[in-house]
Amino acid sequence: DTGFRQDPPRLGNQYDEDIVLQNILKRLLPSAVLAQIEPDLKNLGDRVIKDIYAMGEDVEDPNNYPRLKQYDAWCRRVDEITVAQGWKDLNDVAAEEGLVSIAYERNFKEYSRIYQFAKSYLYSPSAALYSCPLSMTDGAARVIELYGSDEMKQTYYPRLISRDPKLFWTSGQWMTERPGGSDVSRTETVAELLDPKTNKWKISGFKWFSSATTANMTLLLARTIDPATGMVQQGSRGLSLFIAEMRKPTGELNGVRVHRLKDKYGTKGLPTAELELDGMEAYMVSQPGRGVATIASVLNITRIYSAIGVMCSLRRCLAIAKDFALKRQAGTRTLDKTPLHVTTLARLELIFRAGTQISFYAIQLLGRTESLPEEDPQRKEDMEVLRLLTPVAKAYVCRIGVDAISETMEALGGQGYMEEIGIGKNLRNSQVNTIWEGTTNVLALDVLRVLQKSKGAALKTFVKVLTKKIQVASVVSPSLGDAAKRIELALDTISAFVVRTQDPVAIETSMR
Ligand code: MFK
Ligand code: FAD
Repeated sequence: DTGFRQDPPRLGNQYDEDIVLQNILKRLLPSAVLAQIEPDLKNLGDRVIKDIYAMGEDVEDPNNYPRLKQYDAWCRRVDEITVAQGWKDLNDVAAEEGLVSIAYERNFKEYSRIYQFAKSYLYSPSAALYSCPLSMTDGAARVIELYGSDEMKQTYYPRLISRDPKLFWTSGQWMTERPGGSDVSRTETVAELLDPKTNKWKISGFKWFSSATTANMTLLLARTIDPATGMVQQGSRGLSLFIAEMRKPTGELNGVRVHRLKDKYGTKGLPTAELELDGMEAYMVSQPGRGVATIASVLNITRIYSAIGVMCSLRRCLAIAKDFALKRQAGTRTLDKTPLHVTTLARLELIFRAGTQISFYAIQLLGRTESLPEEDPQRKEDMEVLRLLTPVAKAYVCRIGVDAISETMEALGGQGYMEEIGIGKNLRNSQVNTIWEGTTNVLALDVLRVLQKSKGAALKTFVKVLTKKIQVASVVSPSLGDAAKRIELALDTISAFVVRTQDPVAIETSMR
């Protein structure tokens, strides 16, 4: 057949083509820092459409989805998980590219986080969810940095932040159990002290969702037994945080049995498993009973990964849709000259730009809170704003982002729905971001928690910071108009979350 062949959409260097990222970096970084890191970003922008892209495709190939072998030929329990070669390669690339380490080397002080997340943003849409274990590894490194014993700092921390693939370790984060993921106070898993001198514990129970089961270690919540009464500590204040290696030095699993790999809607290459724990050796990393408050340091990092993860997927899908619009003809003109189509793309672009700006604002604050001296008043203010912004950004950005990705699919017509185009994968893989690390409503409750705990002070600080930003922006761009109106708009978002939690019908319904 010699009929029509559509010129397909193509991706170019993902840094060079991303004017939004470039402008954000120009705004947030000193020019000397940007000049120093830009060649690295360009290089990664090229790799993510070449070798890293191929690794992601290998992971997303249904023939290579993770497989579980529970027994060997001699009926011995082995629980081996096979993953795609691409999955292993993505791990090595992540270490070499410093996707975790850059944040902890802090060579660029407070700007290190922006550099790290800019790289993660480029890597993630090609990396078939390898950013999931990386985000948890990042969170685990932060927990050890803040709360770990000297031994943990010597043993685990250097591995989690290593650039050497042979040394690099990834970490899991096990919170969710069968009785509740949002409500971890229903946790069944119990830890028993084996040796007070070495802080060694033995953990038994069941973890219902464990992503990245092929990680080398994990952080996990378990309830302890009160040594005075011998009773298991109840409620969420009975939970402590532990650190455990997946395998013993002999190579066998450390008291872990893999019940099943989850059969999921998306994130197909990510080995998410149901795990039975039977005497897993572990070490307590939090103070007793402070498990939730301590693991919050992981949550507050992985939630930022979720928000920016959806935005970089949206950008990838938009890049495909925009290039297609240049090439696809409808009637007498190409789609990029068709006002209705362009209006749709422009609206999606606006969502992408807004969501990416919000996410990078959180990233900027994260970097500052980690790097500024404790006594710096700027740090106190940043911590307050970040604590409020993180759940808002995660919930809001993921929600609007997933809907926008769905619409980019439509922008390619029937071809958008085809697996090879890549939008389907991005849509499936992004959808989970509205669920894991806290559903939208649970994060709405978290916003309320911040407001209640700070007695409203967090909101006051947020408004103060926002007012200052809008005043500055209004000078540069008078069309921004009345600053108060803008703040009102921004506060609408927060109010929406508060309203969700105060709507009597919603409350009544959720109690039924
Ligand atoms: C590209 C994408 C990358 C992302 C990949 C990630 C893959 C991993 C997937 C996962 O899903 S891992 C599991 C994630 N699970 C969740 O996100 C759980 C969602 N549920 C909640 O967040 C609940 O709100 C929570 C479990 C925290 C409720 O626990 P509690 O113990 O009933 O809450 P409570 O009593 O209000 O808080 C206990 C303490 O923690 C309090 O401190 P104090 O004791 O000092 O007062 C809280 O202030 C503190 N806290 C809670 N959330 C916090 C926090 N502190 C700081 N930041 C937070 N976010
Ligand atoms: P539930 O908590 O039962 O929630 C059900 C519904 O009830 C939701 O709509 C929720 O918003 C609503 N709800 C709950 N509480 C309230 C409330 N108080 N008020 C109003 N509404 C409420 N977990 C880990 O620990 N480690 C992992 O590695 C991990 N990986 C995952 C990978 C994938 C692919 C997925 C899908 C999940 C993963 N999870 C992991 C689990 C995830 O964090 C939980 O599924 C999530 O936190 C929700 O918990 P749940 O499934 O128990 O749902």
